[in-house]
Parts: sequence; C-alpha cells; structure tokens
Amino acid sequence: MTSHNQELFDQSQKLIPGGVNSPVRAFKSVGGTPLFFKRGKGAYVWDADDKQYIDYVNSWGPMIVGHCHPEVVKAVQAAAAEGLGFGAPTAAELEIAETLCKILPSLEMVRLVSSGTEATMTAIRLARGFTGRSRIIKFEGCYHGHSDGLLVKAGSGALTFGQPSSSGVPAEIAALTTVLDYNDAAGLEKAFAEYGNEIAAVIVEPVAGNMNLILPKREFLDAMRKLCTKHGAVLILDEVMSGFRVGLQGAHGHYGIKPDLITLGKVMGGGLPAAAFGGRRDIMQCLAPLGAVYQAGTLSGNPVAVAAGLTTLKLVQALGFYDRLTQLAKQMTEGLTAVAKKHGIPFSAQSIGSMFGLYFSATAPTSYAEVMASDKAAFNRFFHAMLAEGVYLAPSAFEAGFVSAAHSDADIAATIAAADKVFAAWK
Ligand code: HOZ
Repeated sequence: MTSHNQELFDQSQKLIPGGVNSPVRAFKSVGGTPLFFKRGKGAYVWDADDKQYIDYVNSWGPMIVGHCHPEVVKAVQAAAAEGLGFGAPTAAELEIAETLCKILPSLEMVRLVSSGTEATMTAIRLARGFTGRSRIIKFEGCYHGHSDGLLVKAGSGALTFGQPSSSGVPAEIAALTTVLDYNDAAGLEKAFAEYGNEIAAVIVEPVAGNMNLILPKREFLDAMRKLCTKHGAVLILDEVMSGFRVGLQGAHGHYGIKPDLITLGKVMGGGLPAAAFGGRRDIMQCLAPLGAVYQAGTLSGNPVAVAAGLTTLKLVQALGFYDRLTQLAKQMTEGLTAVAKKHGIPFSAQSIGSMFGLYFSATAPTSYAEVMASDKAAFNRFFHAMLAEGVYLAPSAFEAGFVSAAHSDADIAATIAAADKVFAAWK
C-alpha cells in the first residue's frame, strides 16, 4: 500500500523546490521520505498515514507546552475573532513587551518581528548603525537565520547538506563576516587584538543548538563579554532557540552573562510567527522611527501570534515549570546513555533545561570539529529505527532536541525502551 506521506511528497516536489518549505524538513540528511503531519496534541504528532509519534522536534522548539495546549488555542481563537491583523499598534503588543522586559531584565526596550531570521538580521544592522562599523564575528556551526551575512559557515539545514555557506551570498558581504571557532576564547582574543576597532558585533548562540547541542565554556562566554565591552562592540546573544528553553531567562540567565542585544523567537510565539530583538536602551533608540536604522513589517506584532506567545509565556512562568522539564530531559539522556552502554554502542547525550543533544561519539562534543567527527551514519540509522518505533527525533544529526511540558514520565520511558530495542538489534 502506498504511503500517503510518499504521495504527498511526490506531488509537492512538482510544485515546491525539494517538496518542502524549509530545507532541513526534506530528510536529505537522514534519507527517506519526509513525514507530512496532519495533527498534533500534547506530546504527540500524527502523520498523513495516521501513525502516531512521540514528538521531540516540537516544531523546532516553539511547542514547549505541547501541541494544541487548550489555553493557547483558546487565546488564538479569541484574538482571531477580533481581527486577524491591523498593521497598527495593539494593547496586546504592549502587554507582551511588558512581559518580555519583566522576565528578561536585559531587555530595556524590545521590538517585535515575525521570525528569528528577521530578529538577527535587524540586530546586526542595529549594531552596525550604533557603532558605525561593518565587521561582524560569528562562530562556525552557529545558525542565525538565513540573511546574507549570517549564512557563512552556518549550522542547521545549511550544515545538514554540507554547504554551510550559501551560494548567492555576494563575496563582498561574506567578507564582512569573520568566522571563529565556537568555545575558543583564545581565538576570539586574537581577533579582537588584530581588528577590534572594526568589529560592530559578536553574534553567538549562547547554547548552540544548530550543530546538535553544544554547551558553552565559561571562559568563552566571559571572554566575549569582556572583549566586546573593551572594544565597544555589541554582544548579540541569539536566544531564538535557547530563549525560554534553557530556563525562564534563557541561556544568558542560566550562565549569568549580560548581553547588549538579544534575539528571541520560537517559544515566545507559542507556535505562531512572532519573534523579537531588544536590549540596551541606547542601542534600541537608534531604531526607526526614533533613529536612523530602518526596520519594518506588516506582520510585526500580529495580534493572533501575540496571543499565542503571551499565553505560552504565562504558562511557562508557572512554579516549577522548568524544574520539571530539566528533570524530564535528564531522565531521557541518562536513560538513552544507559541502554547504549548496555549494548556497547559508542553514544553520549546531554541536556540543559528542556534542550537535549544525542551524539554517536563516546563523549559529548564541545566544538564544531568534534560534532563533525561523530558517526553520522549511525545517527541516521538510529533516526529511522526510532521513527519505526513511533519516536520522532529531528531528521538531522546537527539539531538539538526538545522535551515539552506535555511529555510524561511514561513517554520518556517508552522512548528509552524503543532505543533499547533498536540498540539490541544494532549489530
Ligand atoms: N531552523 C530550524 C532548525 N534549527 C528549521 C526550521 C524548519 O525547518 O521549520
């Protein structure tokens, strides 16, 4: 019997490049046919063939309270009934700005946009406008959306396809992006010593989630803060993925590092397109209409997306919310590590808050080079075997995974049991 996923994929490829609207969804890295989803509820998603999966992709991060949380759905329906969009300010935008600034004290001012790409792209422009400098520093394997200057040695889908730097980015633009090694404080020190007065911004994922999960070293974070302050560069912490995931105050709250600007998306939109950037008042005041740095968007602050985001942000502030997620993710990574060890498979796993990384290497990687050295073929095999067991992991060895508040202890236990079965048949 033909699978409906296959039929849909065959048809989609005739009209949509690669059959998908975002490359990493195409299963190119792991091989096979992408799943077409028709429904999600709580911790589960159902594909076009009605097969149920425990979902650890969580729409690539946003669904921290699970799919179709009744309060989020109710708020979205209520907002939609009042108007789908006005292209004008609303009281709800003020409310979400107040909520974001209250939760994240580093936000003195905030601007809403519709996607993480917009947030990072504009934060870079703002840093350049503020400093009057052009050069930016990013780190290999970090992904900050798909604007030209940031698609240089990037992670996520770009890395998945072995083309971390995109064709179509003019060399003149790429030349303004200096790429350094993640977690290499000495490399950063050297770059600042050489051309510190040219650097407008350092942009970084303070917990890297687009080359699998890589945790930052303390000295790396401290060096970034110290050097940006010393040389007058803007430190942009890209928390599109880690924000409200690592903990309520994101990675910068967890590690106690003060950013100049942060970018947010995913969780803060509750599954709908809402994102933001913000930070120091003196920098944010350079934005139009106050200042000369331009940014605009018809869908910015869209009331339906804001309703989903506000409700999600209300839910994540519940007492013990992140303790529970942290515990669940730990249960999962420890359980998977134990079953792999039992079957003698070189495997490691780690988590921070509700984000986790799984690696087919004996120890958890701390750099891009170490991630690249892990056994990708083993991951791909594991991915498909787990899929057959009803567990949906990210279809790439270069993406972090996520647990949500909808996952139960039983879901985690079922996932570990599935991995036990998969590893038992591994030889
Ligand atoms: N950039 C996302 C992964 N880190 C993928 C987005 C998508 O395909 O939906």
